[in-house]
Order: sequence, then C-alpha cells, then structure tokens
Amino acid sequence: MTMTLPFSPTRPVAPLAGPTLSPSVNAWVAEMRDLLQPDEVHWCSGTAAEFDQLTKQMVREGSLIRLNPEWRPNSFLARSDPRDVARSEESTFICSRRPEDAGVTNNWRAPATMKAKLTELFRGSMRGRTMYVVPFSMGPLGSSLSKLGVQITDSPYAVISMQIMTRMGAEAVRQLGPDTEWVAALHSVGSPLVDDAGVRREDVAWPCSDTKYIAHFPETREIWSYGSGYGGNSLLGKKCFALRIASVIARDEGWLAEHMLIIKATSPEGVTRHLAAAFPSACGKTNFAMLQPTLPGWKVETIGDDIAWLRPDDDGRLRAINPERGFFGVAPGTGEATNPTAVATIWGNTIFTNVALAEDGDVWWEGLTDRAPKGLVDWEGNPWTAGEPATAAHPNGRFTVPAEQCPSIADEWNDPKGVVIDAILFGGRRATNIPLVCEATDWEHGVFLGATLASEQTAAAEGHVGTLRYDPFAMLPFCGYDMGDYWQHWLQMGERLGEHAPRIFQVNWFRKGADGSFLWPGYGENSRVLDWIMRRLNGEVGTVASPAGGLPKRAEFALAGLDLPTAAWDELFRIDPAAWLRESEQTAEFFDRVGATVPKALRLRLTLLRWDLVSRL
Ligand code: GTP
Ligand code: SPV
Ligand code: MN
Repeated sequence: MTMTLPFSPTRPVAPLAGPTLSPSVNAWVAEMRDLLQPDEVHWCSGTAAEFDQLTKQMVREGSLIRLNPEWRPNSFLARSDPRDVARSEESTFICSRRPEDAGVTNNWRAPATMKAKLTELFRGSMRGRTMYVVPFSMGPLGSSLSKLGVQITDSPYAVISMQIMTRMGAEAVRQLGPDTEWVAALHSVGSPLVDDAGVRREDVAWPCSDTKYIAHFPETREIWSYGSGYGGNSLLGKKCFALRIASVIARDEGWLAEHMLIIKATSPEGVTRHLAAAFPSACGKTNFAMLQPTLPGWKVETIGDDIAWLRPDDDGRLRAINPERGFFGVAPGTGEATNPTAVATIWGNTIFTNVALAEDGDVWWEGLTDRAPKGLVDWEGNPWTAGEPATAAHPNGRFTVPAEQCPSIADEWNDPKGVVIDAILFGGRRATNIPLVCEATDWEHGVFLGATLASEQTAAAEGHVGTLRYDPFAMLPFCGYDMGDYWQHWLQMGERLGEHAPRIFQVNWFRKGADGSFLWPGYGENSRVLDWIMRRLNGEVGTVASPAGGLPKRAEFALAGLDLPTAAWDELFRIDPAAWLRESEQTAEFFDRVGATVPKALRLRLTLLRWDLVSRL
C-alpha cells in the first residue's frame, strides 16, 4: 500500500486507519479494499508529478497515446471501447427508499436490492489492478458552498480526468476533518485481471464491462458506478455528485444544483452582470460560456461551462459557484470559427478522448479545420480518408482541460463567495416553435419555461440522436429526485428570493427555415441576444407580449452589421398558434406522466397558455 499523502499535523489526531483525519473515510477505504481485492492501494496526491507518472504508465501500457509535444505538450489521446462512448441513461438509477422520491423520469431500484446486486459485482472486481483513492472538493477549496467527496476507482483515466476536473488530492484531504460530511463515490470498470481460479490475463486499452450500473443512493449520499469508464459515468464528481446527489442535498438545504454554465458579461458602457444558462447536453453551454462577442465593445468572461451551484446569500441574492475545475467539452464542432477560446484553451495539458489522430501526432475532429488533414486515423484507430460516411471523431469525442488555461476565465471563477446571478437562461435545440429569445413574464413563468424545455437528443447520451424529448431545466438525466418536487423547489426559491430573484429568459440558437438550415448564425453572434438581455435588465428596451413571453422589438435589437433578411427575423420569432397548441398537448401529456407532483401553478399556466392559443387560431 503506497501512501504518499501529507496531512496537516496541526489538528488533533485520533488513531487512524488511513491517511485522512476522517475515520469514516479511512474505514470506508479499508472496507472497499477488502471487497474489491486490488493488488495495490494508491492515495492520490493530485500533484503534477503524479499526473506525469500516471500518464507515462498509461502510455507504456497502451491506454494513452502521447501527442506530439511540439504541437500539443503534455497532452494525450484516449480511445475508448466502441461500446463505451457516452453516458448510459438506461443503466443509471436513483435508489431512494421510496420509488416516488425518484419520480417517473428516473430509473428506480430499492437501495437494498441494488446494493446486494452491486456488492456481488464489485467483489473482486479490482483483482490485478490498482485501487486509486481520490479525495476531491467540488467547488473552491474551503468555500462554504463547496462539498467534499472521495472516489475509489480502478481507472487511471478517471484519476487523471478527476485531477483536471476537480480540486483533487492533498488539498482536498486537508478539508476532510473528523466530522466533515463527504460523498462516497465508488467506481470500477468491472474488468478484473485475475479470475476466481487466480489466473491472470492481459489488460486491454479501455477496460469496461457490458454490465453497467450507475447507481445513486440519495439518502445516504453514495454513488456506486460499475462497468463504464466514460465521462459522466466514471468522473463521479461531475453528473453523479454535482448534479444527481447535489440536487437532493440542495433540496434539503435550500439551494439549487443545476446543469448550467456561468458567465460574466460586461457591456461597452462598463455594466457587469453575471448570467447562468441551462442548455441540455451538447447544446452549446461550452460555446456560450466562452463567447467571443461580435458586437463591438462587449466582453464575456467564463466562470463555468457545465454545472452551477446556486444559493441565496445573507442579503437574499442568488450566488453561484462553478463546482468544477476543468472543462470536459464536446470536441466536434469546436474550431476557430465557432469557439476560438476553446481552441486556445486546449493548447496543451489536455486529454482528448475519441477524436482522430493526425500524421504529425496532433489531434483532429470535424469542425476543427475546414479540411481534414491527410493520413488521419479515426477514433477507433483505423485509417480514415475524407468523404467516408463515418466521421473521423466520435460525435461525443471530448477534451478534458484545466479551466485556468482558458484565456477568457474570469478572476472570480475561483472565488469562494461565488458571483451574484442577475439572469437565468433556458435553451434547447429546437428546429421549430421556440423563438430566438423571449423573456419570462415573472419567476413562475420562468419556472414554466424551464419545466417545459424540450430539445432534440444529441450524442452526449446513448439513444436516437435528433428525437425531440422534454428535458426540463436540462436536468432530465441529472435530477436526483422527483421532477415535480424539483419544479416545486424552484417555485419556492422564487418566493424566497422575491425582488432579488434573477430575471429568466429562453433562447434558441437552433431554429431552422423551410430549407432545413439554421436561421440564426449563432456562436459569436449570440452576443446580440446577450446585448438585448442585458438591456432588458437595465430597463432600456421593451417587449412585445406573446404566448412565449416577452419578445424583442426589431428596432431595439442590435442587428447592425448582420445580414439577416427580414423574412428570417420574422421566422425566428413566428408563433404559429396551431403548432403551439399541438406542442401544448404534448406538454400536457408530459405533465401527466410526471404525475401528481406537478405544481398546480404550472398546470394552471399550461391551461392559460392553451386558452390564449385557442383564441389566436
Ligand atoms: P455538454 O458538455 O454535453 O453538457 O454540452 P454543452 O452544452 O457544453 O455543448 P457544447 O457547447 O460543447 O456544444 C455542442 C454543439 O453545439 C457543438 O457541435 C457546437 O458546434 C454546437 N453549437 C454551440 N453553439 C451553437 C450555436 O450558437 N449555433 C449552432 N448552430 N450550433 C451551436
Ligand atoms: C453531458 O452529457 O451533459 C456532459 C458530458 O456534460 S458527461 O460528463 O459525460 O455527462
Ligand atoms: Mn453537461
């Protein structure tokens, strides 16, 4: 057992079974070692030397490819098993004691049943491997808004990713006192190297199992993830902790854990505001978080690109932190034209997963450059030439990179106090119906917009890409409790915040014209929408009332320098009562599915909306 962790000797030290000051952590690690039966236990220090040692070892063993250090220093390519390329929502479970606490939008299993089953799967699952113990903090170290966790994993890929994505190692251990609350996060790829008879076999580049369970125990604040090494299934600080478990903690403690980016925006006049925005997976959070405004004089700085924890402060204002320390961003579609800031961020110290490898030892994916370089090897390791039906990079290929490398990172991103949120945006990928931007008439209407958010499915999860599904608050796969109760929690938050509540908007960059092409140029041009939202906050511009909410007046919207035909503007904001009425029927069905916990206020909103639409037919 290698123990490399220094710990502060200044605190009173009780007899310890491990190198933390938390007897519960030490006892859990010892218990898991007995269950998992690894060859070795390694307590992670989170140092650069450890990252270097682990990546060297993974390169030696063939699970990472070192990229050409001249182009991409200290950077690596990982190729996953083709059966393990995205979050597996079918294998994700919320194991609350009562099924109604998980709600119909989650898969539910009884905690005892799930634990009994998983205990047998985990028994001996790390044979022949090293068990890594990864103490981590979600949120700035020592912030009252932060939470601690300890992940146990047999995946060195998960370890190096957690080092980038969280405050991990010795720093986190120092936060773990004898009585500190922490979340236990158990992870195994489910591929032991030694069988029951003691026979050892060769490892593969990306071990995983066809049997997958991503199980959450909200009441005991535990995560047990088995069989997958990919993304949100294995970096347990992210979706499992910071969203599914944290949403339950947030409900109990009176705050919000959300699938939101956070930005700081400064207008040409020098007015600064902070905004949070919930868009479903692969719907533009990283892009918007790193927006390079095309409108002159504007500045957007990044605080977070995926998750926000928001809590009312002593003055009654909503404050947010980004609980993460890095970005796990979608690679395809990221290029100089769409997100130059991301391109600059990933100059080095980056782990790439499931993208293509170029002849010069650098990476490539669709959208990085207009033309594919010659001699590419695709994400599965096969030669690839432009024009092939399959893409060179997997659509859910990703980069993992420290946030501090982002040229647009805001000074406040690491501030333990967080930032005061002035506006909240909801946005999905919608070819029809939803306008480019509208403002909720009040908080309750904003909650209605969040609750009825729908989006075409992307490659971030297994499933049929393109199908329209309701994804309330972009939290459908991430809310750790009943969806109706969650909406009620949002309504209560509004009452508590009162006049300090942020204003709520809906956006849609993805509306399409009759020819199937996007009506709005998107990306940097989204600064025009931001400009309108900021001027709404200042009270400088008005709205036109509509069933969707307050729409901008064309004359008050910054269109100068943009070649947007009037017909496109009209189509971007067109509300077809018949189409809306059809959609509202689907919404009613969705509400019925969510069931009895749908707040009355939201049902009433839907009824009023439908009356309004009928009167417009
Ligand atoms: P997760 O990390 O899965 O939560 O996703 P995300 O919301 O951070 O998604 P990301 O910003 O990485 O965007 C994913 C895809 O959306 C990429 O293919 C982008 O090119 C595309 N995208 C982002 N912004 C825009 C936009 O303004 N217009 C259009 N048309 N596409 C966009
Ligand atoms: C998402 O799917 O929303 C992601 C990627 O951010 S993952 O971490 O895999 O969930
Ligand atoms: Mn996400």
